[in-house]
Amino acid sequence: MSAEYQVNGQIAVITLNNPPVNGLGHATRSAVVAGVQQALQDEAVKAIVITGAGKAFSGGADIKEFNSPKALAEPSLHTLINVVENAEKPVIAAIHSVCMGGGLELALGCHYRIASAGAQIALPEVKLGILPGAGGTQRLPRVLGLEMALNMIVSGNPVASEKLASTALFDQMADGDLLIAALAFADKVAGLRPLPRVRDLRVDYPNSEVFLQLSRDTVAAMAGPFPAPLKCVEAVAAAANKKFDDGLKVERELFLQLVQTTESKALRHAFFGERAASKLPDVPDDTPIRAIKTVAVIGAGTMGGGIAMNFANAGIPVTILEMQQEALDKGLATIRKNYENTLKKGKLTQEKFEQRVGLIGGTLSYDAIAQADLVIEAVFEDMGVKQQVFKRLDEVMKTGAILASNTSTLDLDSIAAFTGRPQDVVGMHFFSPANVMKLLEIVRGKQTAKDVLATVMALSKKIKKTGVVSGVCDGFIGNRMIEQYSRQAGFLLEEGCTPEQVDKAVENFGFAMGPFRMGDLAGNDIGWYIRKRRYLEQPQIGYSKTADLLCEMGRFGQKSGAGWYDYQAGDRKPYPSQVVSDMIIRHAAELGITRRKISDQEIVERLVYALVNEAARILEEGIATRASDIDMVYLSGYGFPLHRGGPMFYADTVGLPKVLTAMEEYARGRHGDAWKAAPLLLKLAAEGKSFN
Ligand code: T1G
Repeated sequence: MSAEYQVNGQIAVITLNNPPVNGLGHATRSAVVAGVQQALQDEAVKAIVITGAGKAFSGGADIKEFNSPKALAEPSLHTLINVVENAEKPVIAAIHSVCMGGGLELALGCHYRIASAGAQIALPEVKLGILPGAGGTQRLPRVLGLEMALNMIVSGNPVASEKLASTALFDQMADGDLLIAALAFADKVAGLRPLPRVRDLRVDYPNSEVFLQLSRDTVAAMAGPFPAPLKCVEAVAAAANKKFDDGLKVERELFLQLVQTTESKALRHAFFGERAASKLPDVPDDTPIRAIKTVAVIGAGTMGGGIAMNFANAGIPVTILEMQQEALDKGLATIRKNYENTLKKGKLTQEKFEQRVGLIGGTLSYDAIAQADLVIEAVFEDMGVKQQVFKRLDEVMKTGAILASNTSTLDLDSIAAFTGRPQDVVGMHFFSPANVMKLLEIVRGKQTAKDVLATVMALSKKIKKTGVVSGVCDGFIGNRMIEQYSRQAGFLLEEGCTPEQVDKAVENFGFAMGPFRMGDLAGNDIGWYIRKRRYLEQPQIGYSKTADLLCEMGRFGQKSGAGWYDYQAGDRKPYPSQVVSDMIIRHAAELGITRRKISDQEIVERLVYALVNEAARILEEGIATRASDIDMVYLSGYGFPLHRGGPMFYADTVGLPKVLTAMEEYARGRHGDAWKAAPLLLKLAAEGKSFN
């Protein structure tokens, strides 16, 4: 049942019951309409209360029904709200915990609303690239006023119910038991007429056009490639300037425009993709997870420190182990400095600052961490060092402790084999800076136990990371793909581009940062070290030598004061470098390459399709569980533009046959072997299918 009906005295109580958050799916909508009609026909009933079971009043339209006929099947959300608003008996919404999207729109259709404190009130539709499509843009301004409603609708951010207590949104705040308060309130208002309807209120804002024009200018400046925020302003403007039903028509029209846009489909894809990533086909949802009450981190370097901060931020005590006191002190001092900077920016309260710093301890002794539930090693990326650490961990860690490696490219199965408990070994690959980047690649070894995976996946949510499971291969998902992207970037330099041209082209496409600026930021020596290993292990793979020549010049990037770009002391701004340009031209001449003018389109296609082609191999090898996981890796860890939905989603929007045609063109150029199409890509294109 997705809504329960019961009569309490002379009050009918309809309880939404569609776990986990009472999404207003078709069955729920139908049950509520039936409940209201039953209450209207029952003479003994003089008022109706609608409330939600479990952890929400309602999280809005049932996102599981999106893009399915059920989403619009009658009774639609509009019909349900009309039935409620036109009822001849008072309908009271009793709100707690979460009241969002269509859930808030339903509450706005009720005659009265009472709420418990601490409920999250929001119209978050703009975050899905749409706008409130069931009257929210017309009713919310009528109870909150133009400015507050516009802020909530354009930002999509929740506001705590108690902050809205003095507005016309709530007729009463409930102290203590919400249902008891709602029944008492219903008794009080049962006989009052006429029934108050939000639609009959007016938006009272003199000279609203001035404010709305200012809002349009402000929103246009911050909306970037997303059309929804500006259309939210237009819909709210209609609430101020038009009759209710006319405003509703404007809202409907704008909603239908937005729901068709690629940007909205990309945002919804990312919303579902983040949730889908935590589902592992062969790991049941109810797999028991291990309690993680204390964590240890091996290594107090940049990664170790950042990793430790994630756990302190989630309120989990963490101990960092180092070999030398000096290194430990330095690492702890860096962490403190990071928190002090956040405190100075006003993004952290003094209390939280002290709590978090207090949760991070340090030690030089393995025995001191033996009882930790999870230990994450973040030591030097060398198999010999990993071997020493994991042998030691195997000796000291308590039975049942999870042993995780932060390795970014090494074979996790080899690491697990250093221990007598490979089932407890897993990869937790954080991305630098580890306390900032949302992506966490959870590397599943051949013997990694299912409960270990389930535990680390649940933990990733707790530390606010986007956890994506990867199988074991060189580079896992993200770095294996970026390798092909980087190869193409190097070839483009030899064939005619400058670093700044390549960076600008992909940044115009929407990447947060192009490959050469990224290299200068992360350190060009990291790639150099990995390529040296690759030259030995896979000599058949060709690379541009430009990146090696750059490192041989000692130009490791910002950390060495020069990289692909020149830098001035104390200034992180990249300046095109004549030295680098000369090196590239000289090298191209030595290779006998006639450099040519290369279009931005070719740059973007070669970098992005290189990602797509390698991703297709990763998918068919089962390294990634699903295409949207790969999109989540790139959206949350590599600065891929959100409005394009990730490399796989983007390839689908281009059309796989078109991607293949472009690849065939590049296969005729230098290093054409790099463009050998992945079988899965060929197969899907031939069958007219897509990745997602
Ligand atoms: N419908 C169905 N399931 C939902 C849901 C929803 N609206 N929201 C969340 N879930 C599921 C989610 O997939 C996960 O499922 C579980 O609930 C817990 O979610 C016409 C058209 C509500 C604040 O955008 O912001 O109404 O993975 O891990 O951290 O204008 O979920 O466990 O199986 O996020 O406690 C507008 C989106 C829809 C709300 C709860 N509503 N959801 O956060 O848990 S559009 C939203 C959230 C709309 C109308 C339009 C959050 C939350 P599973 P969770 P949480």
